[in-house]
Amino acid sequence: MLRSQASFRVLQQMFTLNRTSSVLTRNLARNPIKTLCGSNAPRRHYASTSLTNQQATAAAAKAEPFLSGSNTLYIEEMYESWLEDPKSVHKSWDAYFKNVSAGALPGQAYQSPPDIGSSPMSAPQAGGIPIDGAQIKEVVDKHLSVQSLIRGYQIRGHLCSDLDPLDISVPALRSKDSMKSKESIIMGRPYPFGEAEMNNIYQLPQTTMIGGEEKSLPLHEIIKRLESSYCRSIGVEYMFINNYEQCNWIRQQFEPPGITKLTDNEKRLAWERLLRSTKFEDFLAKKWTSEKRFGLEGCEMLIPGLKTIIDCASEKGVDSFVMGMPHRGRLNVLANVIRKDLDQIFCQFDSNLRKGDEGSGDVKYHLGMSHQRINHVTNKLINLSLCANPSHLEAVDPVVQGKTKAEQFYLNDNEGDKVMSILLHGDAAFSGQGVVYETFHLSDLPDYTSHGTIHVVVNNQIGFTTDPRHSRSSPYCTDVAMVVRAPIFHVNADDVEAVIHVCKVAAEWRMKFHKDVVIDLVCYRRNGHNEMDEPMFTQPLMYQKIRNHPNVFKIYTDKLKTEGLVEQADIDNKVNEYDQICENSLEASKKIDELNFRHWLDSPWKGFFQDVYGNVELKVADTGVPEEVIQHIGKTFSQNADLTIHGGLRRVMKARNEMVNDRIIDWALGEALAIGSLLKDGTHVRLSGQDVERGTFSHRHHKLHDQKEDRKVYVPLNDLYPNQATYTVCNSSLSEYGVLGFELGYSMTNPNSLVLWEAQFGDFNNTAQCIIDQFISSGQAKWIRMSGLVLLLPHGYEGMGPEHSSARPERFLQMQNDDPDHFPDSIVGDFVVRQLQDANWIIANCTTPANLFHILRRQTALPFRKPLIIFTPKSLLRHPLARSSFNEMLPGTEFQRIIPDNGPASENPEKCRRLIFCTGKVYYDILKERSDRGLVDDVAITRIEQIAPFPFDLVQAEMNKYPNAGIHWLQEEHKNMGFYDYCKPRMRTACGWTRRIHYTGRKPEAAPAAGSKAEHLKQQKALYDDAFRKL
Ligand SMILES: Cc1ncc(C[n+]2csc(CCOP(=O)(O)OP(=O)(O)O)c2C)c(N)n1
Ligand SMILES: [Mg+2]
Repeated sequence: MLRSQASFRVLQQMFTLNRTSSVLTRNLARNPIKTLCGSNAPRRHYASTSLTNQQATAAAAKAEPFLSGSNTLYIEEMYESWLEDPKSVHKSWDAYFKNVSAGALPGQAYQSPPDIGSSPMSAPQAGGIPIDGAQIKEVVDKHLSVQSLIRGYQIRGHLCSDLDPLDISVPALRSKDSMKSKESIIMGRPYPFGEAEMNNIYQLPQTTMIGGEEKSLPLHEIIKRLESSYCRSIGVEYMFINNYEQCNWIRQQFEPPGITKLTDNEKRLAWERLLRSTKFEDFLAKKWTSEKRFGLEGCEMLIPGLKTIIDCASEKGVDSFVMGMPHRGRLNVLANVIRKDLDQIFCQFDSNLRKGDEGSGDVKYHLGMSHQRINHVTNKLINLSLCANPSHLEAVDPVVQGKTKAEQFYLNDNEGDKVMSILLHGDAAFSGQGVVYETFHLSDLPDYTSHGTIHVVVNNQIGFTTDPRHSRSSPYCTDVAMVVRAPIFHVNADDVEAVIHVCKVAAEWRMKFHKDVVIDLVCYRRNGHNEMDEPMFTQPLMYQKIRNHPNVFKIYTDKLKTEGLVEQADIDNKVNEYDQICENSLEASKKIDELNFRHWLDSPWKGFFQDVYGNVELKVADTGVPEEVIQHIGKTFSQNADLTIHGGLRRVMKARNEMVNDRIIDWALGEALAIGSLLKDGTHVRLSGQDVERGTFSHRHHKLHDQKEDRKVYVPLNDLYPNQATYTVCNSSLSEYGVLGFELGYSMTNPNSLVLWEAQFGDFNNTAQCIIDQFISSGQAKWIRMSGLVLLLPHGYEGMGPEHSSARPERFLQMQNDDPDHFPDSIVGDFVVRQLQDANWIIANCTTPANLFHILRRQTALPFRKPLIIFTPKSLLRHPLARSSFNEMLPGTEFQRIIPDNGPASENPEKCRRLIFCTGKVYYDILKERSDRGLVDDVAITRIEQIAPFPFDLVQAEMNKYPNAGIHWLQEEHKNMGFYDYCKPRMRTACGWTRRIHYTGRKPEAAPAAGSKAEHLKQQKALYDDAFRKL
């Protein structure tokens, strides 16, 4: 009784018109047609203006309690129905709408229900038809309940869906909701309908498509259809998307009756694909019983699913698919999706294969692949590439995105209509690895979007030995995708047709909205983590279930048999046929005696490595540039077009212009000239990283902003020559791991490009350590894959504290592959290029803008590509001595690996008492000190600009030049950091261990730099004293 009184009061309040009601409500009362249609339009025009009506109603709803929230829509729908047919609504509504049509005054059309305990309702005041308020209350209550029921299924139906083939971890069971009934999950309370009401017919709101052609349905049918759409093998999570069109589109794909049904042909195709997926694993298991392969057993539907995605996207115009995936099922994907020749896969199981090319190689389930083939469903030529990846789960995600973006860029595919990325994930890795989140956050940024990725999660409900209760705090492993409002389709991977439907919808979503989408394939892992692993140690119950669970091929074959779509003879034929294909390939694989990792390239740069005769000429093209080009780029870089730029920036531009007039460059000009001259030659340049457009230290200013007009910007370097290549300079999200991975992927697509990533401060590179270690430093050795990516890492001790001083050069140097103890066999001829070719990467620390200019240009002048790590300066950006003349960039000039002393000491080298080798900004510090201390004749200071590969030849020559000098390595970094550990043994090797190498620098420490400026200055002073001690 209490409950009904309360709900009655709520209802009464809701329906009591505010006497000072809004214009809409007053007009509605006077003339509903005019108000809702915006004119006296005849009824038949109503449909075409319904948007206006909705908008008007929505506007009023904000002001009126009567027209608030979900009942706005409801009342509107009642009204719409009444217009069509007054009998289609309850008589109470009929009376109400008749009253308002008859011109009832505000507040008089609607007869409020009586207060509890008051006498029966009095007659209407405006001559309208008497209405029983209690009846209205009840009807409205029921209608609203039906609305809320529908909405409940749309929002929370997935929690009650039948997703788990093993039936052990329905999502709701893991949350507090597990104690509640299904009705409580859907509606928050038991359904407020009695058995007798199940046959009542209810108008369906516009926000559901369960009716198909029908606008109203009996309640029992409404529930049945909602169950069918939301609570069977597919769990649709989409109501968090705050876009009406997108939500409605999704409903359209899952709600209409029969929408998920496949044609017989589709069923048969799915079955055949499933057969291959299953039998491939069976074959491997049979032939190599004790080999790790991270088989797909338990999620065989991945293959038909992926193929469906590719069919649909290819149908809609995509001809290049860039994929990234972890270990699970990788060989199967290579064999059955990418269609790598089976003999090439099988031969990888032979450990006695000779290595056919250089490099250290990698295990079979990490290798990449690129393959062109005809898609047999669409008959179109498509390219499929799978990126090579390390063991580090999810690290490949941003790499795939960058590669996709680059392909789109070169094809002018501005919407992603031609090139699309697909990422596969494991459930534990998808929720556990932060780079997944970073990658999602790149998905909609203008310079990083790949226009929608289809994510497929092989959700086998386990990660190695850890089950979801201990591997994540979110209900689903896919929750991370919600941050970008990507719809998530959970699907029971034992329901073949549901998987195929979901894959079709995902592909269509991607092609329509160009946004990410997630397919959560809920499956199981039939074996242990790998085939050698015992899962019963840790998941005994789960594995007891799995043991008794039929595989999906059997389940589906039985289903199609019942439907008469396949027969036993047919099945046997197909199975034997595929088995024979595998056997033949195995035979062929035995003839392969050499393993060529070159055949497993995900980005083959056809024709780049060799000339027509297959030779690579080890020569660096000239990196110098004619005077007029320098002048033109310098002048354009100093102009601000017709923008009103900031006063401070005007001064910067003026100073730039003056430098160009004086034929001098500073750091920013050196960098801009390198970029500009490459653009002139048709080389695309992309500079990405946090705040790179302006530059963290405000020295760069590559994108100028108008001070008066928002978003009016000018990029001078894109305004150099009519046929120049495009320059992309883009501030990135605040990510290193994700963004560096992205740029690496971008750099892999086209060798004729210069891709640079700048860390805000060099030390932040450690957040991207995985990309640096697993891809950049070792990618070529493992996967024969080249990249000319440049890392700009601000480095230098300026008293800014421990966090902003060191880019950790020691880490990069430690991973350099040159031998400290071996002096190169030959240092003549093409030694410099050979040495670069042999290196895993190049590490430099330039002290002049001209040298920066040359080393950047050299990146694309080399006949191969190498990653380049440059420790870039901070204080040198504006240092008066850190300038170069135009003469140092003219044709014939080149990058200087070392810059020898050219002062008085070098003129009388025999008399020189000390030869200091150093690198980077500290050079300018001790240069001044040497002069202040009057030691210019006694001390020579030589800068090493290319630290790695080590310039053995030049360092040796320099040492020989000063036969009587003591040799010092000087650095501002602590002794256990910086360049010392790398340079010292190589310097010893350079002089054949005939001379001692003294250390000058800070003592070993745990933190990279002092915490206060005062302490820093004290340490600097000690450094200088040490440098010139006993002289
Ligand atoms: C970054 C990272 N951490 C740890 C591992 C070790 N590891 C390999 S597979 C695996 C479990 C992965 O589980 P899931 O993502 O669910 O994939 P599944 O093997 O179940 O397909 C772990 C922890 C790894 N490869 N990468
Ligand atoms: Mg897993």
